Amino acid sequence: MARWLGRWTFFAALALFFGLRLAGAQGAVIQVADAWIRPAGAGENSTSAAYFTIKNTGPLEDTLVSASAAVAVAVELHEVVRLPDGVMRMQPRSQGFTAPARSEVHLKPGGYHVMLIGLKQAIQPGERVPLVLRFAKAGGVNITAVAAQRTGGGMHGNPAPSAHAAPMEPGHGAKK
Ligand SMILES: [Cu+2]
Repeated sequence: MARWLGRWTFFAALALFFGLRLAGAQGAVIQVADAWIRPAGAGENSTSAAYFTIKNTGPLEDTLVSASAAVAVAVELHEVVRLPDGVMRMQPRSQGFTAPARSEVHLKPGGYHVMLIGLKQAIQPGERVPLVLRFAKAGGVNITAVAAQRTGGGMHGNPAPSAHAAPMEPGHGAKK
Protein backbone atom coordinates (compact mmCIF):
# COMPACT_ATOMS: atom_id res chain seq x y z
CA MET A 1 0.00 0.00 0.00
CA ALA A 2 2.70 2.41 1.06
CA ARG A 3 4.67 1.42 -2.01
CA TRP A 4 1.78 2.30 -4.32
CA LEU A 5 1.30 5.57 -2.58
CA GLY A 6 4.94 6.38 -3.12
CA ARG A 7 4.71 5.50 -6.77
CA TRP A 8 1.67 7.68 -7.31
CA THR A 9 3.32 10.54 -5.56
CA PHE A 10 6.24 10.10 -7.88
CA PHE A 11 4.05 10.16 -10.97
CA ALA A 12 2.12 13.12 -9.67
CA ALA A 13 5.35 15.01 -9.13
CA LEU A 14 6.51 14.02 -12.60
CA ALA A 15 3.26 15.22 -14.15
CA LEU A 16 3.49 18.47 -12.24
CA PHE A 17 7.06 18.96 -13.37
CA PHE A 18 6.26 18.49 -17.04
CA GLY A 19 3.10 20.51 -16.64
CA LEU A 20 5.13 23.42 -15.39
CA ARG A 21 7.68 22.91 -18.12
CA LEU A 22 4.88 23.11 -20.64
CA ALA A 23 3.54 26.27 -19.05
CA GLY A 24 7.03 27.74 -19.17
CA ALA A 25 7.39 26.87 -22.83
CA GLN A 26 4.32 28.97 -23.54
CA GLY A 27 6.56 31.99 -23.00
CA ALA A 28 8.04 31.48 -26.42
CA VAL A 29 4.68 32.07 -28.07
CA ILE A 30 4.67 35.76 -27.14
CA GLN A 31 6.65 37.98 -29.45
CA VAL A 32 6.90 41.74 -29.44
CA ALA A 33 7.58 43.55 -32.69
CA ASP A 34 8.03 47.08 -34.01
CA ALA A 35 8.64 48.72 -30.65
CA TRP A 36 9.11 52.47 -30.68
CA ILE A 37 8.95 55.26 -28.17
CA ARG A 38 8.42 58.99 -28.33
CA PRO A 39 11.47 61.20 -27.74
CA ALA A 40 11.07 63.44 -24.70
CA GLY A 41 13.05 65.61 -22.35
CA ALA A 42 14.06 64.60 -18.86
CA GLY A 43 12.12 65.71 -15.82
CA GLU A 44 9.77 64.77 -13.03
CA ASN A 45 6.75 65.81 -15.08
CA SER A 46 8.08 64.59 -18.38
CA THR A 47 6.30 61.70 -20.02
CA SER A 48 6.72 59.48 -23.01
CA ALA A 49 4.77 56.64 -24.55
CA ALA A 50 5.93 53.35 -26.02
CA TYR A 51 4.11 51.39 -28.72
CA PHE A 52 4.56 47.92 -30.18
CA THR A 53 2.75 44.87 -31.47
CA ILE A 54 2.16 41.86 -29.23
CA LYS A 55 2.06 38.66 -31.25
CA ASN A 56 0.57 35.67 -29.51
CA THR A 57 1.12 32.57 -31.64
CA GLY A 58 0.13 30.14 -28.91
CA PRO A 59 -3.11 28.28 -28.14
CA LEU A 60 -3.81 30.24 -24.95
CA GLU A 61 -4.56 33.88 -24.36
CA ASP A 62 -1.99 35.91 -22.50
CA THR A 63 -2.12 39.34 -20.92
CA LEU A 64 0.42 42.10 -20.62
CA VAL A 65 -0.12 43.01 -16.97
CA SER A 66 2.64 45.54 -16.32
CA ALA A 67 5.80 47.11 -17.65
CA SER A 68 8.88 48.79 -16.27
CA ALA A 69 11.75 50.87 -17.58
CA ALA A 70 14.93 52.05 -15.92
CA VAL A 71 14.53 55.42 -17.64
CA ALA A 72 11.23 56.24 -15.92
CA VAL A 73 10.08 56.65 -12.33
CA ALA A 74 6.77 54.96 -13.11
CA VAL A 75 5.40 52.99 -16.03
CA GLU A 76 1.69 52.41 -16.61
CA LEU A 77 -0.47 50.63 -19.16
CA HIS A 78 -2.88 53.12 -20.68
CA GLU A 79 -5.84 53.19 -22.98
CA VAL A 80 -7.49 56.13 -24.70
CA VAL A 81 -11.23 56.47 -24.29
CA ARG A 82 -13.72 58.90 -25.75
CA LEU A 83 -15.84 60.65 -23.15
CA PRO A 84 -19.55 61.32 -23.77
CA ASP A 85 -18.72 64.93 -24.64
CA GLY A 86 -16.35 63.72 -27.36
CA VAL A 87 -13.15 64.54 -25.53
CA MET A 88 -10.42 61.94 -25.85
CA ARG A 89 -8.82 61.03 -22.61
CA MET A 90 -6.30 58.45 -21.54
CA GLN A 91 -6.47 56.41 -18.40
CA PRO A 92 -4.69 53.48 -16.77
CA ARG A 93 -6.01 50.12 -17.91
CA SER A 94 -5.96 47.94 -14.82
CA GLN A 95 -6.88 44.74 -16.65
CA GLY A 96 -3.87 45.11 -18.94
CA PHE A 97 -3.75 44.25 -22.63
CA THR A 98 -5.01 40.76 -23.44
CA ALA A 99 -3.94 38.99 -26.61
CA PRO A 100 -6.31 36.07 -27.34
CA ALA A 101 -4.82 32.85 -28.70
CA ARG A 102 -3.25 33.28 -32.13
CA SER A 103 -3.83 36.99 -32.36
CA GLU A 104 -2.06 40.32 -32.29
CA VAL A 105 -2.62 43.37 -30.16
CA HIS A 106 -1.44 46.67 -31.56
CA LEU A 107 -0.37 49.47 -29.28
CA LYS A 108 -0.58 52.71 -31.22
CA PRO A 109 -1.14 56.45 -30.88
CA GLY A 110 -4.74 57.09 -29.87
CA GLY A 111 -5.09 53.63 -28.39
CA TYR A 112 -3.28 51.29 -26.04
CA HIS A 113 0.16 52.48 -25.00
CA VAL A 114 2.79 52.05 -22.34
CA MET A 115 3.14 55.30 -20.45
CA LEU A 116 6.47 56.37 -19.02
CA ILE A 117 6.14 58.94 -16.27
CA GLY A 118 8.96 60.99 -14.77
CA LEU A 119 11.89 60.55 -17.12
CA LYS A 120 15.25 60.30 -15.38
CA GLN A 121 17.01 61.22 -18.59
CA ALA A 122 16.07 62.58 -21.98
CA ILE A 123 15.06 60.19 -24.74
CA GLN A 124 16.76 61.33 -27.94
CA PRO A 125 15.58 60.37 -31.41
CA GLY A 126 17.30 57.19 -32.52
CA GLU A 127 18.04 56.10 -28.98
CA ARG A 128 17.26 52.54 -27.96
CA VAL A 129 15.30 52.33 -24.74
CA PRO A 130 15.06 49.00 -22.86
CA LEU A 131 11.69 48.04 -21.39
CA VAL A 132 10.61 44.99 -19.45
CA LEU A 133 7.12 43.70 -20.13
CA ARG A 134 5.46 41.28 -17.75
CA PHE A 135 2.90 38.85 -19.11
CA ALA A 136 0.55 36.75 -16.99
CA LYS A 137 1.70 33.50 -18.59
CA ALA A 138 4.88 34.27 -20.51
CA GLY A 139 6.44 36.18 -17.63
CA GLY A 140 9.07 38.83 -18.27
CA VAL A 141 9.87 39.85 -21.82
CA ASN A 142 12.72 42.29 -22.49
CA ILE A 143 12.28 44.61 -25.44
CA THR A 144 14.08 47.59 -26.92
CA ALA A 145 12.04 50.52 -28.19
CA VAL A 146 13.64 52.83 -30.73
CA ALA A 147 12.96 56.51 -30.12
CA ALA A 148 11.23 58.01 -33.14
CA GLN A 149 8.98 60.94 -33.86
CA ARG A 150 6.16 59.32 -35.78
CA THR A 151 3.05 61.00 -36.97
CA GLY A 152 -0.30 59.68 -35.97
CA GLY A 153 -3.46 60.76 -34.24
CA GLY A 154 -4.05 60.56 -30.57
CA MET A 155 -2.95 62.23 -27.43
CA HIS A 156 0.74 61.65 -27.91
CA GLY A 157 0.86 63.10 -31.41
CA ASN A 158 2.52 66.29 -30.28
CA PRO A 159 6.00 66.48 -28.77
CA ALA A 160 4.93 69.30 -26.47
CA PRO A 161 4.75 67.78 -22.98
CA SER A 162 1.65 69.81 -22.13
CA ALA A 163 -0.31 68.15 -24.91
CA HIS A 164 -0.10 65.01 -22.92
CA ALA A 165 -0.22 66.13 -19.35
CA ALA A 166 -3.09 68.59 -19.47
CA PRO A 167 -6.20 66.46 -20.12
CA MET A 168 -5.42 63.74 -17.66
CA GLU A 169 -4.12 65.19 -14.47
CA PRO A 170 -6.26 62.96 -12.22
CA GLY A 171 -4.95 59.70 -13.56
CA HIS A 172 -1.37 60.76 -13.69
CA GLY A 173 -0.55 62.81 -10.65
CA ALA A 174 -1.82 60.05 -8.39
CA LYS A 175 1.10 57.73 -9.02
CA LYS A 176 3.78 59.31 -6.93
CU1 LIG B 1 -0.90 57.64 -21.40
